[in-house]
Amino acid sequence: MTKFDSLKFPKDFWWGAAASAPQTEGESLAYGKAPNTWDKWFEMAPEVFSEIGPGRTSNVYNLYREDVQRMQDINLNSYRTSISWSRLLPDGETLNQEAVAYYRDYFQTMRDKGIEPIINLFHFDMPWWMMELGGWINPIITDKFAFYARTCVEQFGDLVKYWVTFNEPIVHVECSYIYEFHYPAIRDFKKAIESGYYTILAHSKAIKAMKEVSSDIKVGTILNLTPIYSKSDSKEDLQAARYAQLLNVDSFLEPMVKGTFPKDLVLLLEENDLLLNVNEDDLTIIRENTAEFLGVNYYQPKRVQAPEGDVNRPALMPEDLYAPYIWKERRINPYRGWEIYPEALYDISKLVQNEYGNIPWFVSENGIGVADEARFQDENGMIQDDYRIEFIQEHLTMLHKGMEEGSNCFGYHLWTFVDCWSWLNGYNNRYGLYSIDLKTQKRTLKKSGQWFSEFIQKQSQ
Ligand code: BGP
Repeated sequence: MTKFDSLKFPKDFWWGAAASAPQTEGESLAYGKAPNTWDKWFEMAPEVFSEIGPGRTSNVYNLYREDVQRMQDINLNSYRTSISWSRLLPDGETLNQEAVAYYRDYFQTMRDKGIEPIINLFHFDMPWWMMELGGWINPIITDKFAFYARTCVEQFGDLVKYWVTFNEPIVHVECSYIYEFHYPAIRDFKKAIESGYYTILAHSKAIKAMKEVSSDIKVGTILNLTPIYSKSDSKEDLQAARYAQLLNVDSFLEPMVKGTFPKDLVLLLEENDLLLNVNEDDLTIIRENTAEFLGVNYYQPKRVQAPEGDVNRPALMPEDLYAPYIWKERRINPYRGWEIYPEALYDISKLVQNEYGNIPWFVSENGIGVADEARFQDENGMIQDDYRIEFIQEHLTMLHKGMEEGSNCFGYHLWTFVDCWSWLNGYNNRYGLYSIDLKTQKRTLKKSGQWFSEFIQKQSQ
């Protein structure tokens, strides 16, 4: 027996996988769904995308029953996906009854098969009507979002106990307003701060609205808690790491979990003329409506060093405060360009335990995207993805170590279940426990899926 095989996780641990509505549903302009920014952006600028747009995904809208059966076949006990705001409320106000029927049956099917649904409200998919009003930089969105959140619990609260407000909120903020990866793809630090603030306010207003409908539900949020590692212990590198921590980790974690804003972050924004005028009532809502549990998506660490040049001038962009640094011992997933560093999962478990009141949390995404996986198929068409098994084992080992020391982790979800569409990479990198043939939509279990299934089975004995 290897050391890994002897690890024992709690009996009721969530073993599952994660995905999102826009990356799996398909039928993106059918059955009453209105366009979201991805649908519109693909229509306006297909060259931005890697050939395949958001309309061509794994057709879960039509195949969910078979997929849920597959979840049960491989012993998953939980699954996270999202509701599409623009499908449920195409104009922001009117319920789309076809969407209600679809989601109800999807969630009911999960329940019938013993799969706990964890349902997210926003996975980077802004309705186009809201984007035309300014998206996350128009404060009106906070009430629109709360209305959507309330509607979800009214319609599905009897089937879904665990809700999350956002998936990786920093991503829609930085990719839309700093790094130009998501629509509207502009560079404006002030707008990034505004969109971040209104996202946090929307999170709290949503929790308030959802809990008013049902006190039986639990509402959390999902953050990509990239640990920050400094190049050295020099004063400058440590300062850069501190800035990176404030902007990338504490910025969302502290308000969404504790209801307060990091004092040093407020100071930093003030010094750089980036602080917003906010009102006391909103701060009270944020303080009083916080996440009850946390999901952590982890793929890669963030390594930083002091930036070159004059660090005293007003910071205009995050890269004026910290610069990336490549660790010379790093292992890398060459297809995605992400460092592989399982030790960070231990560090995350300690961060949550020691600095965030040991709030109940789960690993809501972890995984490895590999290109051209068909080359690893055996004669039966099963992809022999031993690298994925090794990746999962290494990460679970580190997670287990943190849990042994008392970190309050209650689950592990792999990204993803069936190979799915990726925002800008289409189907280039595959993450699934099942592979997909895009022409036929046929799903085939990978070796990692087989392994994961047997591993879960053993854990439940
Ligand atoms: C996470 C997102 C997922 C998924 C994953 C893999 O950040 O929450 O939606 O896409 O990353 O990333 P990618 O698809 O860019 O390879």
